[in-house]
Amino acid sequence: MDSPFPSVPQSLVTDGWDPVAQNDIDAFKRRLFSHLKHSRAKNPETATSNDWYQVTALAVRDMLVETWMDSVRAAAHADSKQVYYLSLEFLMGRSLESNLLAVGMWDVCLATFADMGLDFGGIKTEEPEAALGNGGLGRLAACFMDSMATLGIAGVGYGIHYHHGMFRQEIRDGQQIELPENWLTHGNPWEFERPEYTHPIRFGGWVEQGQDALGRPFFRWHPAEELMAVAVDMAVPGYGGFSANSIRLWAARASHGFDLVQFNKGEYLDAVRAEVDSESLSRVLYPNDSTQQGRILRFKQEYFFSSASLQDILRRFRREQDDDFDLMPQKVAIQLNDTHPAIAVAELMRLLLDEHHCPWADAWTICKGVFSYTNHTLLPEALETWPVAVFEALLPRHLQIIYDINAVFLAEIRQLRPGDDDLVRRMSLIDESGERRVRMSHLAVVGSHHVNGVANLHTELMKNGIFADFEQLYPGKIVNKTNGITPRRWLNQANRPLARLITHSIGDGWQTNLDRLRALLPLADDSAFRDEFLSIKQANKRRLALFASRSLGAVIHPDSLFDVQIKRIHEYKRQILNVLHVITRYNRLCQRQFRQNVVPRTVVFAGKAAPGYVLAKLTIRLILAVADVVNRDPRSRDALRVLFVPNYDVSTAELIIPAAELSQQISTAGTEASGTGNMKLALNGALTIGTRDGATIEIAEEVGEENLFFFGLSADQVAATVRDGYDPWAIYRDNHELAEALEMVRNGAFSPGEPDAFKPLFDSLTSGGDRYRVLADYGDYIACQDRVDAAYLQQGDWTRKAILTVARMGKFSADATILDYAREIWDVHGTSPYALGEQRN
Ligand code: B1N
Repeated sequence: MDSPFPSVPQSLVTDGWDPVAQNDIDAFKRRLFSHLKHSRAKNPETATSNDWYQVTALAVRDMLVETWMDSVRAAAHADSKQVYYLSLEFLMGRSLESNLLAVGMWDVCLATFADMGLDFGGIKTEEPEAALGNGGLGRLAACFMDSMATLGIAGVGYGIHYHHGMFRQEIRDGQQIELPENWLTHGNPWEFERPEYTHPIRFGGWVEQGQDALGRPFFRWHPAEELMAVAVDMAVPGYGGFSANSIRLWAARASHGFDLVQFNKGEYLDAVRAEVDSESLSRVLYPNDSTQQGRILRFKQEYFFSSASLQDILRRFRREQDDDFDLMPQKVAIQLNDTHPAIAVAELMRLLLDEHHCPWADAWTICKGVFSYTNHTLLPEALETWPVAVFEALLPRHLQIIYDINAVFLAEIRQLRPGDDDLVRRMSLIDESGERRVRMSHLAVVGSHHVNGVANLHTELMKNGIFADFEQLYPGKIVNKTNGITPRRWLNQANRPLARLITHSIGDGWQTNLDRLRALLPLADDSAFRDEFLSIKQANKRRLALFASRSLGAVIHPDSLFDVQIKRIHEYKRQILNVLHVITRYNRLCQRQFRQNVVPRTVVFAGKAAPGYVLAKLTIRLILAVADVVNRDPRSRDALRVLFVPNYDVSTAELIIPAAELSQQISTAGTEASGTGNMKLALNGALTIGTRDGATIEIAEEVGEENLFFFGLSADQVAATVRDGYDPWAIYRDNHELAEALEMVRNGAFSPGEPDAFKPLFDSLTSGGDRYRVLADYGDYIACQDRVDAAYLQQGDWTRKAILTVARMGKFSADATILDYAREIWDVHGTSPYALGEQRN
């Protein structure tokens, strides 16, 4: 590339460093020492583990920036379409290892530290996680960024630069407590603040309506409050070093124009307080997963990052296309990750109408050509609606625009279905059934050209359920895009031994074309390969056992079956069903005749509960209390252990998943939109026990039903219990093992000091209103677990199934998912060599 500064020697512009060869330990070491001195003012004698982490990160960063700057510059000036992924969450995890692998420097880094006699394992864990997400939705965004960069699909992920990410979970007195997370304490070597990209964000005030000199109506918003959104960028390098993208996170800052007024009046402290108030906007991530929290600050966060991102997208667009806004749908695709950024639809309308004076109909056509929306949940408590009164107070101009959109939309419906007032009421952007509220999902659907669900079943349920009217009126608008995961992090990085075995057996290439794993199929019957596969699983189990004993003081046996349920704690995910199985197993072990031929199990739980979610927190308490009884009792402790791993995060997942043999995916059918942990566990050779829900159904289609364990009601059967009635007490009376387990929950067997402690859980399970039908699935679940035991005894066959599972997981690469979005929704294509390989369909 030509130097933008012709008078400066090219060598100074492009690189101050000589490139480091992938086998040049000395060159890598020189870079570390140079950063140690010049970036940390330290020498090797005084360097702490954190210093070594920081300098390694800086050295890797030096290698990334070249490709990154080239990619960003090329994308900025290319005429090609850009994809913008708007997400309130990006659950990135740690970056050092993934970036080292992406630039091909992992081996030389390990060798360098070995050469210096330092333990790189300890150094890489110095990195705090970028935990800017709650769970699956945020991690999906991170996997998608990795795939887009790897495929060479130019784009930017826009989100919030939270000062505190997901809270840290500790267990005290057998209960979850939440502690603030402080990932920025030692600085973040991966981020670049870009104060030159700062946008004003305004709230409140009133809207002036008038006519201009030519008699055209105008609207002028006079906001009452202003703050600034400052860009903070992070590089997302694609695997193989062909291309890189950016994540741009917005940090809130006070707007100085406003405090100056206060300053002049001498109200210094008030001015500083305003600054604190402004900056609180990006202070903390809301720790709710799949529930909406109707807090004003959350509403402001949603608008804050949507508006900053839209202003930035328009700035980039106009730099290349001037004010030819009609070109936007050809140059810009904006994906709304759930409804959290749905206000972007109204914001783009406002910017086009009020700031750029587009005619209304043109602006609306542009919006519908630019936006698409992904729905991630059907749970009613997660569907966002905001009171009209909140809009009136904070975004009065946007409310007007939403009313106008609604008027046009409802007129269209009346034309298509004359006289159907009920249809109009159901589809309106405004819910008038109680306090008037704006339905954010309707705004997102109406403002988008495509709407997608995240697994086949989920998409079907969308079409027949919450969006049935939209499906009727606009057939073809709702499409499916089954989720995927990045094989770089979830196999190549998290399970290095298995990755090496695979590469050794079938060669490289599977990391960027996961269908190549099919070449493993014949090896499922190769006893030497099976032995190696099994011994890797054993080694990963020993690693987890070591962690449990060293960090948690817990003893688990690597020869037992590692049975894993790791995800947010939520009633719909039914950790309680897993606990009922553990209690049942314990009760059996307490009877001597059951103690022969049992398959020893370690049941591993991990997950956070939202701080205000009482039943979820009580579920954690029950898991810990049951663990306490089961792990101590001499009748059970050799055959059953329960382990709760605290503070579940991306790094903990990377430790547990490679060690898992059984993956529990036991949500009530119809409630888990997709699931992605199910994919990570299967890709690492765990067999699944699960319900016919979310993407688990599609996993079964790929790996074969004979290679996993399905149980329980289907989504249709669950729906039938809603129509026909549900009687948990009848089930209770019919199943004495169930009744026994439930009574122990009720009567304090696990909480002797506080016999009623777990009664709320008992009550929720035995209430006819139990939405999650836990008792309905208990019997089949227990029978299914017995089949798991029997299968595990056939070790050779179990390993064969595990290998077949790994070999058939290609469909769930996020690359395949992203190529699908690119083709069907975004109308873009990738430019890296990997995009030209096999694609889905
Ligand atoms: O999104 C994942 C899916 O794999 C999961 O099945 C789904 O539960 C998850 C409000 C959510 N849906 N909704 C949320 C998160 C935070 C929040 O404030 C809702 N998360 C999901 C990826 O598609």
